Amino acid sequence: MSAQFTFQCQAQCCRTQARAGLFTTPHGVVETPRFMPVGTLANVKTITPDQLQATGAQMVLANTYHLHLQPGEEIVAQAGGLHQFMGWSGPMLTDSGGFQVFSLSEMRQIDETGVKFRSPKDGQIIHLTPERSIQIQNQLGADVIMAFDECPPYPATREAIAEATARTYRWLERCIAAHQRPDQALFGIVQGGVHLDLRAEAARSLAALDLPGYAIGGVSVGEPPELIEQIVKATTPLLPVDKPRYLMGVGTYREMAQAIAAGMDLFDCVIPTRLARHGNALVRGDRWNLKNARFREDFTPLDATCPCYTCQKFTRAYVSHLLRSREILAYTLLSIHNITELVRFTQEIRASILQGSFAEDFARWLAPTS
Ligand code: PRF
Ligand code: ZN
Repeated sequence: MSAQFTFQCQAQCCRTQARAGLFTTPHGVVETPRFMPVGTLANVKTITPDQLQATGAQMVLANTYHLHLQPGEEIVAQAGGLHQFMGWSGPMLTDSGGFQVFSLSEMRQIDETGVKFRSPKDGQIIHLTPERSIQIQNQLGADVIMAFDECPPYPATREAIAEATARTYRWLERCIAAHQRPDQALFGIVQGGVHLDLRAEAARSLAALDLPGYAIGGVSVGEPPELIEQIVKATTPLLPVDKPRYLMGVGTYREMAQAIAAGMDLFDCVIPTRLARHGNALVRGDRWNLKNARFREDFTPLDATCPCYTCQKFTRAYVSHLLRSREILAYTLLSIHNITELVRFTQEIRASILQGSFAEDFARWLAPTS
Protein backbone atom coordinates (compact mmCIF):
# COMPACT_ATOMS: atom_id res chain seq x y z
CA MET A 1 0.00 0.00 0.00
CA SER A 2 1.29 3.47 -0.85
CA ALA A 3 2.75 5.24 2.19
CA GLN A 4 -0.10 7.75 2.05
CA PHE A 5 -2.62 5.06 2.91
CA THR A 6 -2.33 2.80 5.92
CA PHE A 7 -4.73 0.62 7.83
CA GLN A 8 -3.85 -0.03 11.42
CA CYS A 9 -5.85 -2.51 13.47
CA GLN A 10 -6.23 -1.17 17.01
CA ALA A 11 -8.34 -3.91 18.55
CA GLN A 12 -9.70 -7.24 17.43
CA CYS A 13 -12.72 -8.86 19.07
CA CYS A 14 -11.78 -12.25 20.54
CA ARG A 15 -14.97 -14.11 19.57
CA THR A 16 -16.02 -12.45 16.31
CA GLN A 17 -14.07 -10.95 13.41
CA ALA A 18 -14.95 -7.39 14.47
CA ARG A 19 -12.05 -4.98 14.53
CA ALA A 20 -11.46 -1.32 15.34
CA GLY A 21 -8.95 0.39 13.09
CA LEU A 22 -7.46 3.59 11.76
CA PHE A 23 -7.58 4.14 8.02
CA THR A 24 -5.15 6.93 7.14
CA THR A 25 -5.65 8.87 3.90
CA PRO A 26 -3.99 12.04 2.54
CA HIS A 27 -6.93 14.05 3.93
CA GLY A 28 -7.01 12.55 7.38
CA VAL A 29 -7.77 9.48 9.41
CA VAL A 30 -10.99 7.46 9.45
CA GLU A 31 -11.72 5.65 12.70
CA THR A 32 -13.36 2.37 11.77
CA PRO A 33 -15.90 0.87 11.83
CA ARG A 34 -17.65 3.93 10.50
CA PHE A 35 -20.72 4.94 8.53
CA MET A 36 -20.04 7.29 5.58
CA PRO A 37 -22.78 9.68 4.44
CA VAL A 38 -23.47 10.07 0.73
CA GLY A 39 -22.77 13.37 -1.01
CA THR A 40 -23.77 12.34 -4.53
CA LEU A 41 -23.37 15.69 -6.28
CA ALA A 42 -20.50 17.02 -4.15
CA ASN A 43 -22.80 17.89 -1.29
CA VAL A 44 -24.63 16.01 1.42
CA LYS A 45 -28.14 17.17 0.67
CA THR A 46 -29.29 20.18 2.72
CA ILE A 47 -26.30 20.40 5.09
CA THR A 48 -23.01 22.32 5.00
CA PRO A 49 -19.59 20.71 5.42
CA ASP A 50 -19.31 22.26 8.90
CA GLN A 51 -22.64 20.74 9.90
CA LEU A 52 -21.53 17.46 8.38
CA GLN A 53 -18.32 17.45 10.36
CA ALA A 54 -20.27 18.11 13.56
CA THR A 55 -22.26 14.89 12.97
CA GLY A 56 -19.06 12.90 13.51
CA ALA A 57 -18.85 11.84 9.86
CA GLN A 58 -15.23 11.44 8.81
CA MET A 59 -15.39 10.23 5.22
CA VAL A 60 -17.88 11.28 2.54
CA LEU A 61 -18.92 9.67 -0.73
CA ALA A 62 -19.55 11.28 -4.10
CA ASN A 63 -20.57 9.77 -7.43
CA THR A 64 -18.69 9.66 -10.71
CA TYR A 65 -21.91 9.15 -12.69
CA HIS A 66 -23.63 12.26 -11.34
CA LEU A 67 -20.57 14.53 -11.33
CA HIS A 68 -19.63 13.54 -14.86
CA LEU A 69 -23.11 14.56 -16.04
CA GLN A 70 -23.08 17.70 -13.95
CA PRO A 71 -20.97 19.86 -13.67
CA GLY A 72 -18.40 17.59 -15.41
CA GLU A 73 -15.03 16.49 -14.03
CA GLU A 74 -13.15 19.32 -15.79
CA ILE A 75 -14.92 21.93 -13.69
CA VAL A 76 -14.24 20.01 -10.48
CA ALA A 77 -10.58 19.65 -11.51
CA GLN A 78 -10.36 23.38 -12.34
CA ALA A 79 -11.69 24.12 -8.85
CA GLY A 80 -8.74 22.16 -7.48
CA GLY A 81 -10.53 18.83 -6.98
CA LEU A 82 -13.58 17.68 -5.04
CA HIS A 83 -12.28 18.70 -1.61
CA GLN A 84 -11.73 22.30 -2.64
CA PHE A 85 -14.81 22.42 -4.85
CA MET A 86 -17.21 21.37 -2.09
CA GLY A 87 -15.34 22.74 0.93
CA TRP A 88 -14.84 19.38 2.65
CA SER A 89 -11.26 18.90 3.82
CA GLY A 90 -11.64 15.37 5.22
CA PRO A 91 -11.33 11.99 3.50
CA MET A 92 -13.52 11.37 0.45
CA LEU A 93 -14.44 8.43 -1.76
CA THR A 94 -15.96 8.33 -5.23
CA ASP A 95 -17.99 5.42 -6.57
CA SER A 96 -17.11 4.40 -10.09
CA GLY A 97 -20.39 5.02 -11.92
CA GLY A 98 -21.37 1.63 -13.33
CA PHE A 99 -23.74 0.82 -10.50
CA GLN A 100 -25.46 4.21 -10.85
CA VAL A 101 -25.83 3.80 -14.63
CA PHE A 102 -27.68 0.58 -13.99
CA SER A 103 -29.90 1.83 -11.22
CA LEU A 104 -30.65 5.29 -12.65
CA SER A 105 -30.35 5.62 -16.39
CA GLU A 106 -32.46 4.51 -19.30
CA MET A 107 -31.29 2.67 -22.37
CA ARG A 108 -28.12 1.20 -21.09
CA GLN A 109 -26.10 -1.36 -22.93
CA ILE A 110 -23.32 -3.37 -21.45
CA ASP A 111 -20.54 -5.22 -23.23
CA GLU A 112 -16.89 -6.03 -22.65
CA THR A 113 -15.83 -2.45 -23.41
CA GLY A 114 -18.05 -0.89 -20.75
CA VAL A 115 -21.50 0.65 -20.44
CA LYS A 116 -23.33 2.89 -22.91
CA PHE A 117 -26.24 5.00 -21.79
CA ARG A 118 -28.19 8.06 -22.76
CA SER A 119 -27.44 11.18 -20.77
CA PRO A 120 -30.59 12.26 -18.94
CA LYS A 121 -29.30 15.81 -19.33
CA ASP A 122 -29.00 16.21 -23.11
CA GLY A 123 -29.79 12.81 -24.61
CA GLN A 124 -26.24 12.21 -25.83
CA ILE A 125 -24.84 8.69 -25.73
CA ILE A 126 -22.16 8.33 -23.05
CA HIS A 127 -19.71 5.43 -23.11
CA LEU A 128 -18.35 4.74 -19.65
CA THR A 129 -15.45 2.29 -19.62
CA PRO A 130 -13.12 1.19 -16.83
CA GLU A 131 -10.44 3.55 -18.21
CA ARG A 132 -12.88 6.45 -18.48
CA SER A 133 -14.23 5.91 -14.97
CA ILE A 134 -10.71 5.95 -13.52
CA GLN A 135 -9.75 9.02 -15.57
CA ILE A 136 -12.82 10.85 -14.29
CA GLN A 137 -12.12 9.74 -10.72
CA ASN A 138 -8.47 10.84 -11.10
CA GLN A 139 -9.76 14.26 -12.11
CA LEU A 140 -12.33 14.44 -9.29
CA GLY A 141 -9.53 13.73 -6.82
CA ALA A 142 -11.17 11.80 -3.95
CA ASP A 143 -8.83 9.90 -1.60
CA VAL A 144 -10.40 6.55 -2.40
CA ILE A 145 -11.65 5.66 -5.87
CA MET A 146 -13.63 2.54 -6.75
CA ALA A 147 -13.04 0.03 -9.50
CA PHE A 148 -15.53 0.02 -12.37
CA ASP A 149 -17.65 -3.09 -11.78
CA GLU A 150 -20.76 -4.85 -13.02
CA CYS A 151 -23.35 -5.41 -10.33
CA PRO A 152 -25.82 -8.05 -11.56
CA PRO A 153 -29.46 -7.48 -10.63
CA TYR A 154 -31.30 -9.70 -8.15
CA PRO A 155 -32.47 -12.20 -9.13
CA ALA A 156 -30.25 -13.24 -12.04
CA THR A 157 -29.18 -16.59 -13.44
CA ARG A 158 -26.01 -18.13 -12.10
CA GLU A 159 -24.57 -17.88 -15.58
CA ALA A 160 -25.22 -14.13 -15.79
CA ILE A 161 -23.73 -13.60 -12.33
CA ALA A 162 -20.64 -15.66 -13.17
CA GLU A 163 -20.14 -13.63 -16.35
CA ALA A 164 -20.55 -10.29 -14.50
CA THR A 165 -18.12 -11.44 -11.82
CA ALA A 166 -15.47 -12.51 -14.33
CA ARG A 167 -15.94 -9.28 -16.27
CA THR A 168 -15.62 -7.26 -13.08
CA TYR A 169 -12.20 -8.87 -12.60
CA ARG A 170 -11.09 -8.09 -16.16
CA TRP A 171 -12.32 -4.52 -15.72
CA LEU A 172 -10.38 -4.27 -12.46
CA GLU A 173 -7.17 -5.12 -14.32
CA ARG A 174 -7.95 -2.32 -16.78
CA CYS A 175 -8.70 0.07 -13.89
CA ILE A 176 -5.35 -0.71 -12.28
CA ALA A 177 -3.55 -0.07 -15.59
CA ALA A 178 -5.40 3.25 -16.10
CA HIS A 179 -4.95 4.56 -12.57
CA GLN A 180 -2.48 7.46 -12.50
CA ARG A 181 -2.44 9.02 -9.06
CA PRO A 182 -0.53 7.51 -6.12
CA ASP A 183 -2.31 9.93 -3.79
CA GLN A 184 -5.56 8.06 -4.54
CA ALA A 185 -6.23 4.49 -3.37
CA LEU A 186 -8.05 2.24 -5.84
CA PHE A 187 -10.33 -0.27 -4.08
CA GLY A 188 -11.39 -3.49 -5.80
CA ILE A 189 -14.98 -4.74 -5.60
CA VAL A 190 -16.02 -8.35 -5.00
CA GLN A 191 -19.13 -9.34 -6.94
CA GLY A 192 -20.61 -12.85 -7.20
CA GLY A 193 -24.27 -12.32 -6.33
CA VAL A 194 -25.74 -14.88 -3.95
CA HIS A 195 -23.29 -17.62 -4.98
CA LEU A 196 -20.77 -18.13 -2.23
CA ASP A 197 -18.38 -20.08 -4.46
CA LEU A 198 -18.31 -17.25 -7.03
CA ARG A 199 -17.82 -14.76 -4.20
CA ALA A 200 -14.95 -16.82 -2.77
CA GLU A 201 -13.24 -17.13 -6.12
CA ALA A 202 -13.58 -13.38 -6.74
CA ALA A 203 -12.35 -12.49 -3.24
CA ARG A 204 -9.30 -14.75 -3.60
CA SER A 205 -8.28 -13.40 -6.98
CA LEU A 206 -8.75 -9.79 -5.81
CA ALA A 207 -6.80 -10.41 -2.60
CA ALA A 208 -3.86 -11.63 -4.70
CA LEU A 209 -3.64 -8.18 -6.35
CA ASP A 210 -2.61 -6.53 -3.07
CA LEU A 211 -4.87 -3.49 -3.48
CA PRO A 212 -5.00 -0.73 -0.85
CA GLY A 213 -8.59 -1.66 0.06
CA TYR A 214 -11.47 -3.98 -0.77
CA ALA A 215 -15.21 -3.65 -1.13
CA ILE A 216 -18.08 -6.09 -1.23
CA GLY A 217 -20.56 -4.96 -3.88
CA GLY A 218 -23.69 -6.51 -5.26
CA VAL A 219 -25.47 -6.93 -1.93
CA SER A 220 -28.56 -5.09 -0.73
CA VAL A 221 -29.92 -5.18 -4.28
CA GLY A 222 -33.27 -6.70 -3.33
CA GLU A 223 -32.27 -10.07 -1.88
CA PRO A 224 -33.62 -11.16 1.52
CA PRO A 225 -31.54 -9.81 4.46
CA GLU A 226 -30.49 -13.34 5.54
CA LEU A 227 -28.62 -13.64 2.26
CA ILE A 228 -26.74 -10.38 2.86
CA GLU A 229 -25.50 -11.76 6.16
CA GLN A 230 -24.53 -15.09 4.60
CA ILE A 231 -22.62 -13.45 1.76
CA VAL A 232 -20.80 -11.01 4.02
CA LYS A 233 -19.94 -13.70 6.56
CA ALA A 234 -18.53 -16.02 3.92
CA THR A 235 -16.68 -13.38 1.88
CA THR A 236 -15.11 -11.03 4.44
CA PRO A 237 -12.61 -13.55 5.90
CA LEU A 238 -11.17 -14.05 2.40
CA LEU A 239 -10.20 -10.38 2.14
CA PRO A 240 -6.75 -9.31 3.43
CA VAL A 241 -6.90 -8.51 7.18
CA ASP A 242 -4.46 -5.63 6.85
CA LYS A 243 -6.58 -3.60 4.43
CA PRO A 244 -9.78 -1.58 4.92
CA ARG A 245 -13.00 -3.40 3.92
CA TYR A 246 -16.03 -1.53 2.66
CA LEU A 247 -19.57 -2.88 2.33
CA MET A 248 -21.18 -0.85 -0.43
CA GLY A 249 -24.66 0.60 -0.08
CA VAL A 250 -25.44 -0.96 3.29
CA GLY A 251 -26.49 1.28 6.15
CA THR A 252 -29.20 -0.37 8.20
CA TYR A 253 -28.50 -1.09 11.86
CA ARG A 254 -28.76 -4.86 11.71
CA GLU A 255 -26.81 -5.34 8.49
CA MET A 256 -24.03 -3.03 9.67
CA ALA A 257 -23.78 -4.81 13.05
CA GLN A 258 -23.61 -8.22 11.36
CA ALA A 259 -21.06 -7.01 8.84
CA ILE A 260 -18.89 -5.49 11.56
CA ALA A 261 -18.96 -8.85 13.37
CA ALA A 262 -17.76 -10.41 10.11
CA GLY A 263 -14.87 -7.92 9.90
CA MET A 264 -16.14 -5.11 7.65
CA ASP A 265 -15.03 -1.52 8.37
CA LEU A 266 -16.82 1.02 6.18
CA PHE A 267 -20.45 1.51 5.17
CA ASP A 268 -22.48 3.96 3.16
CA CYS A 269 -26.15 4.48 2.47
CA VAL A 270 -28.52 7.21 1.34
CA ILE A 271 -31.03 6.22 4.04
CA PRO A 272 -30.38 9.08 6.52
CA THR A 273 -30.73 11.87 3.96
CA ARG A 274 -33.53 10.18 2.00
CA LEU A 275 -35.55 9.59 5.17
CA ALA A 276 -34.97 13.22 6.14
CA ARG A 277 -36.42 14.39 2.83
CA HIS A 278 -39.56 12.41 3.61
CA GLY A 279 -39.88 13.91 7.08
CA ASN A 280 -38.58 10.89 8.96
CA ALA A 281 -36.28 10.77 11.97
CA LEU A 282 -34.16 7.71 12.66
CA VAL A 283 -34.39 6.87 16.31
CA ARG A 284 -32.45 3.80 17.40
CA GLY A 285 -34.34 0.85 16.02
CA ASP A 286 -37.24 2.90 14.74
CA ARG A 287 -38.23 5.63 12.32
CA TRP A 288 -40.85 8.28 12.96
CA ASN A 289 -42.62 10.56 10.58
CA LEU A 290 -42.57 13.96 12.22
CA LYS A 291 -45.59 15.07 10.20
CA ASN A 292 -47.65 12.71 12.31
CA ALA A 293 -50.24 14.55 14.45
CA ARG A 294 -48.86 13.11 17.66
CA PHE A 295 -45.72 15.25 17.35
CA ARG A 296 -47.48 18.60 17.01
CA GLU A 297 -47.40 19.31 20.71
CA ASP A 298 -44.45 17.14 21.64
CA PHE A 299 -41.84 19.45 23.13
CA THR A 300 -39.14 16.82 23.63
CA PRO A 301 -36.06 16.36 21.39
CA LEU A 302 -36.16 13.88 18.47
CA ASP A 303 -34.00 11.59 20.63
CA ALA A 304 -33.17 12.58 24.21
CA THR A 305 -29.94 10.53 24.07
CA CYS A 306 -28.66 12.16 20.87
CA PRO A 307 -25.86 14.75 21.08
CA CYS A 308 -26.60 16.32 17.67
CA TYR A 309 -27.31 20.00 17.08
CA THR A 310 -30.95 19.29 16.22
CA CYS A 311 -31.61 17.32 19.39
CA GLN A 312 -29.77 19.85 21.56
CA LYS A 313 -31.68 22.86 20.26
CA PHE A 314 -35.08 21.86 18.90
CA THR A 315 -38.22 19.89 19.70
CA ARG A 316 -40.30 17.39 17.75
CA ALA A 317 -43.08 19.98 17.74
CA TYR A 318 -40.80 22.50 16.02
CA VAL A 319 -39.58 20.05 13.36
CA SER A 320 -43.20 18.95 12.84
CA HIS A 321 -44.21 22.60 12.34
CA LEU A 322 -41.39 23.16 9.82
CA LEU A 323 -42.38 20.07 7.85
CA ARG A 324 -46.04 21.03 7.78
CA SER A 325 -45.02 24.49 6.55
CA ARG A 326 -42.65 22.95 3.99
CA GLU A 327 -39.76 24.94 5.41
CA ILE A 328 -36.38 23.85 4.06
CA LEU A 329 -34.83 24.00 7.53
CA ALA A 330 -36.82 20.86 8.42
CA TYR A 331 -34.71 18.80 6.02
CA THR A 332 -31.47 20.26 7.31
CA LEU A 333 -32.37 19.50 10.93
CA LEU A 334 -33.53 15.96 10.12
CA SER A 335 -30.45 15.24 7.99
CA ILE A 336 -28.15 16.42 10.78
CA HIS A 337 -29.93 14.15 13.23
CA ASN A 338 -30.18 11.08 10.98
CA ILE A 339 -26.53 11.19 9.91
CA THR A 340 -25.40 11.74 13.50
CA GLU A 341 -27.51 8.76 14.55
CA LEU A 342 -25.98 6.30 12.05
CA VAL A 343 -22.44 7.57 12.56
CA ARG A 344 -22.98 7.35 16.33
CA PHE A 345 -24.21 3.77 16.00
CA THR A 346 -20.92 2.78 14.34
CA GLN A 347 -18.93 4.92 16.82
CA GLU A 348 -20.58 3.11 19.74
CA ILE A 349 -19.80 -0.26 18.18
CA ARG A 350 -16.22 0.89 17.66
CA ALA A 351 -15.98 1.89 21.33
CA SER A 352 -17.31 -1.52 22.36
CA ILE A 353 -14.67 -3.28 20.20
CA LEU A 354 -11.95 -1.10 21.74
CA GLN A 355 -13.22 -1.94 25.23
CA GLY A 356 -13.36 -5.64 24.46
CA SER A 357 -17.11 -5.92 25.01
CA PHE A 358 -18.32 -6.29 21.40
CA ALA A 359 -19.15 -10.00 21.61
CA GLU A 360 -21.14 -9.41 24.80
CA ASP A 361 -22.93 -6.37 23.36
CA PHE A 362 -23.61 -7.97 19.96
CA ALA A 363 -27.26 -8.87 20.64
CA ARG A 364 -27.88 -5.23 21.57
CA TRP A 365 -26.35 -3.99 18.28
CA LEU A 366 -28.48 -6.46 16.33
CA ALA A 367 -31.78 -5.33 17.78
CA PRO A 368 -31.29 -1.71 18.70
CA THR A 369 -34.04 -0.16 20.78
CA SER A 370 -34.26 3.42 21.93
N1 PRF B 1 -20.97 -1.55 -7.02
C1 PRF B 1 -20.66 -0.21 -6.99
N2 PRF B 1 -21.33 0.66 -6.20
C2 PRF B 1 -22.31 0.18 -5.42
C3 PRF B 1 -22.67 -1.18 -5.40
C4 PRF B 1 -21.96 -2.10 -6.24
O1 PRF B 1 -22.20 -3.30 -6.29
C5 PRF B 1 -23.73 -1.30 -4.48
C6 PRF B 1 -24.46 -2.52 -4.13
N3 PRF B 1 -24.98 -2.51 -2.83
C7 PRF B 1 -23.97 -0.01 -3.97
N4 PRF B 1 -23.11 0.86 -4.56
N5 PRF B 1 -19.69 0.24 -7.77
ZN1 ZN C 1 -30.18 14.09 17.12
